[in-house]
Amino acid sequence: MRENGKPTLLTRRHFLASGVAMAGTIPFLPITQAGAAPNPRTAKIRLTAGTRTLAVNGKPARVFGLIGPNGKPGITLSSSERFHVDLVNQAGASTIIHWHGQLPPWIQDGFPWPQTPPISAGDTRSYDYAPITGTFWMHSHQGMQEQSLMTAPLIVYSAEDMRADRRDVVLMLHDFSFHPPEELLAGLTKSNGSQSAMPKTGMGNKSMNMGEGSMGAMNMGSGMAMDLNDIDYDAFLANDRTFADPEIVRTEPGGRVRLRVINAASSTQFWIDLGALTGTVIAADGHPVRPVRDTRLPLAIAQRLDVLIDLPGNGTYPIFAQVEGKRARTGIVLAASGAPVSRLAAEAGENALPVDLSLERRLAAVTPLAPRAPDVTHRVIFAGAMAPYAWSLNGEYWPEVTPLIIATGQRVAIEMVNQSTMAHPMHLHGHAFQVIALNGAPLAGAVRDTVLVPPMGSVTIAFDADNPGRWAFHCHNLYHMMTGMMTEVRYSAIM
Ligand SMILES: [Cu+2]
Repeated sequence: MRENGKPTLLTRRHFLASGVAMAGTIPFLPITQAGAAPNPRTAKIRLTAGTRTLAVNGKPARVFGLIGPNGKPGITLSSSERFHVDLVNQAGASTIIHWHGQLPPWIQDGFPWPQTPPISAGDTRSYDYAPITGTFWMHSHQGMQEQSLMTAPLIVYSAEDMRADRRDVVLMLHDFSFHPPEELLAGLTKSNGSQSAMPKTGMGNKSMNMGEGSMGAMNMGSGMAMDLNDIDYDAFLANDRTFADPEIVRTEPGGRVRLRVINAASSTQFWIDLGALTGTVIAADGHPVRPVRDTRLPLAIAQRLDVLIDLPGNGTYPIFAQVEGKRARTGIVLAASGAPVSRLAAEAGENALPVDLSLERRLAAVTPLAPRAPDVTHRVIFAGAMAPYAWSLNGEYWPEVTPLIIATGQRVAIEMVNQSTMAHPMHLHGHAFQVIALNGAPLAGAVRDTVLVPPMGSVTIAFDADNPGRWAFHCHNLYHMMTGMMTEVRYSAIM
């Protein structure tokens, strides 16, 4: 194991390559002979859904957690491992965990369909599928547990990751409130238009003034007001810590870092600001993209970015995540061994702009879909309002929805048309889609699992129907989803 580096995982292939006998009755070496490296896993991985206490702004906060076999949040797999997991529910409440962006059979997806009900407190459920490599995450799909941090990283190393000499750094973002999520939601749904009685749909709100308070409003130059943060959070967390007491990652001078940023917030979008550094984006939502270099990167809710960073020297380099529309920020610090780390200002000098499609427009998949015209195109209209607070797809509110029907073997396109003044990060379960148009302009974009549809904008995605089942398709803003912004993509052969 390299000090200050990614633990060297030994795979079955490494054992074979090193000439260690794998045959016979010895399935793997005892850990004492393998040094500090973990054994190649032939047994199940134990993942425990439970509760834990964090310190936030100097106060204790009781939250959920998903703790892996090494006592740390989440699961990290080497390239040859299966996702062979026993999920043990010790959370004291029923739960169900979704493996966000992974492509398992639908009954292992972690969504509370009638056929796959939540796991009762005290029970265990087993999972076994072949994972895809990249930066993923896991979160509860039960009630509003996600807001109470029932979330964790899910990282699957590629064979190249296993060989590369670079530091692997996960940066997981959260929004945090000391108020229970049900109370936050009630504050929105019971709001009697004190902020604005105007619907967020369509036209007619050009003079909308959102005023002071928890919501941000931005004039987009066209006279159209755009709404940002619905919830007034108490803190923004990076790897469970605020920027007043950030995680400090000690790095090798001049070393290379693979930064895996995960936006696990329930209702907050960020700009990732590399400060003095320039990064190279190499993957979006776990799927490789052609390299794009930049220092400020928009990250919608539930999205991930993998960024390669060459550290220029032996200094200290903060990585900021600034909330869109606000000065508030969180982050971590990359610091060479021995380099001093001074206290960082909790707020940026200026409000951040709204997260937008400026990066999406520049992304192109390394492995795009094969050229093919869609066999079926579904058009989905987004609408919603602050008073009453509710968000819909094609005028329908979950669970009273009409499924989008597709069939195995089809090339499917979904055209999403946003007729509201909020941006919606849309996530499709069970498939990786390619972004093929932004605001009507064709694009051979990224392959990913979550895409932002901007206010009054449109985005078209396409995918091959190769994973039969019932699949959720929803806005990943938790408060939008909870008030209706979810539907089903269903294969016609199911049910
Ligand atoms: Cu939304």
